[in-house]
Amino acid sequence: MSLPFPILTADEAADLIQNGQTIGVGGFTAAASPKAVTPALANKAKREHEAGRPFKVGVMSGASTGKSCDGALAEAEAISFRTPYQGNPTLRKLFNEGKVNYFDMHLSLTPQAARYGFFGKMNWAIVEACDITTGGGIVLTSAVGNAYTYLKLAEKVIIELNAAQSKNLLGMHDIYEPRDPPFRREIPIFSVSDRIGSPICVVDPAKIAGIVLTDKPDEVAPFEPPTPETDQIGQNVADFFAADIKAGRIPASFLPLQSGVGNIANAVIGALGRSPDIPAFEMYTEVLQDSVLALVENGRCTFGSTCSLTVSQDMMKKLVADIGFYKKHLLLRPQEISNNPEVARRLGIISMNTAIEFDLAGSVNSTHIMGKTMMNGIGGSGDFTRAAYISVFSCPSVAKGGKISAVVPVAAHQDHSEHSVQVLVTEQGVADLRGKDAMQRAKIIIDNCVHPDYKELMRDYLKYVKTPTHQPFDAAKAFAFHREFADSGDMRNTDWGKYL
Ligand code: 0RQ
Repeated sequence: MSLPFPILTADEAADLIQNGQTIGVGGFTAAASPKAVTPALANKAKREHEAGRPFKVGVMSGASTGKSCDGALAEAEAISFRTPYQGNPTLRKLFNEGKVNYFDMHLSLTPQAARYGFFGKMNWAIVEACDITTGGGIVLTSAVGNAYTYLKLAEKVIIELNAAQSKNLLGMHDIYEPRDPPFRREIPIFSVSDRIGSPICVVDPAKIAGIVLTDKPDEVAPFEPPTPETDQIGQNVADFFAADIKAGRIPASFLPLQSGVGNIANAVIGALGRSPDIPAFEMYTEVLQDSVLALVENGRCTFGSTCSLTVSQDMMKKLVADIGFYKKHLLLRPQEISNNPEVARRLGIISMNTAIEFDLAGSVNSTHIMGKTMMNGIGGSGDFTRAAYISVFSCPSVAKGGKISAVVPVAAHQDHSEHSVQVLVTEQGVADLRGKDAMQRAKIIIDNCVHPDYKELMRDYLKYVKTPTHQPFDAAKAFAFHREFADSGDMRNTDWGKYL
């Protein structure tokens, strides 16, 4: 079929994009992230910088992207503004050096904020497709992200038509965009597998500036194998759910699960899949990794609604080889829907995300090391946590060989407050905070989650807190762990007497 759109090289497409413009990229994580135009844009930026001219663009995405997008653009210092989430080490460094403005926001809200014009005009959408029709019908690939909204909002569109992504993905997507207030209605998803939209995105053909042909698989980084510690965290989560089902607090048929990304999230899903006490489950989530697709294959996960298939090349080949089976068990949705708090609250999802640190009140820091240095961003964790039937956060009890306690008197940054966090898990055990008063919570957290090296220190902190009080808060000592780490590099050296 011949297409009525110009076929451009990546360099020709990049040449269309000008300094100071804003681009919106399709995809979510490395899945469906641009792989051709953004490296060419990075090269253009380098050439411009060498010639003494400024060249930077604003970049809006779905979530993190592949190394050919954020990685290449960050190395070329070609990004001025970035939202809503990222995971690239070079870009992270630029945020923390104050060289790139980063607006860290809830992923479900990004498309709406873009539509409302909160970020100004979007000049370009760069979206990966596995197929395109002459009338501007676009079949997306391994993820949706904000592709539909960006295709609609951008003045001009560049499509990366990727031969490495199977055209048989047609039918895997469910594209739906809610109307904006005051015309918004309910999102009609009443069970995880409900299909409510279209299998394709349609873009005004007049906006398509060109098609760039590519043949590059997603750049999904391999996971580290589980450690005894991450396995123990996973087992603790599985045991907690099993006990709650037995006690009748979770229905016997179980509830849909949301899971974050990363090594800990992978270990938790693995443990739930293995546990004989956990029934087969559905997932209503934003990212599905290899571990979940293995559970779909063996029937432990009966349906996965997601925004992204962040899977290895081997897993993608397997999925494509048996696409008929997987289409019956998977659906790819825009992040405005996959992460929608209205739907999450209705379905009664159980959210499981990872903390950097949490405190004795039960508040969680997911984003800032020592309260200062941006790690990745809040991602979808807030979308799900606040709306969840049960919200769980887990992490190892210590970091950096024990020099850092992940449980601190007061978190140095708060992403999820005590009002939204219900269950905390480390390899040491589980703190079930439901229905507990502030002082009760502090004691349960110390008893069940704190590493043995820090238990006495934490108990001593509580002794210093002046009573009667509602919160276990001492303004002088609240950040003593963080201050000690800055002074000596080891929180275990904390001397409460120093902080008066
Ligand atoms: O450092 O990389 O130098 O080894 O932080 O920690 O334990 O490997 O955990 O990869 O799962 O990441 C919260 C960042 C955890 C992630 C976070 C250091 C630790 C290590 C990574 P190294 P781990 P993970 C779905 C939902 C927010 C967004 C979210 C995240 C590195 O899960 O970005 O949930 N979450 N989205 O050593 C200093 C501490 C530390 C610490 C850990 N207290 N102090 N360093 N580290 N705790 C995803 C999306 O929305 C797309």
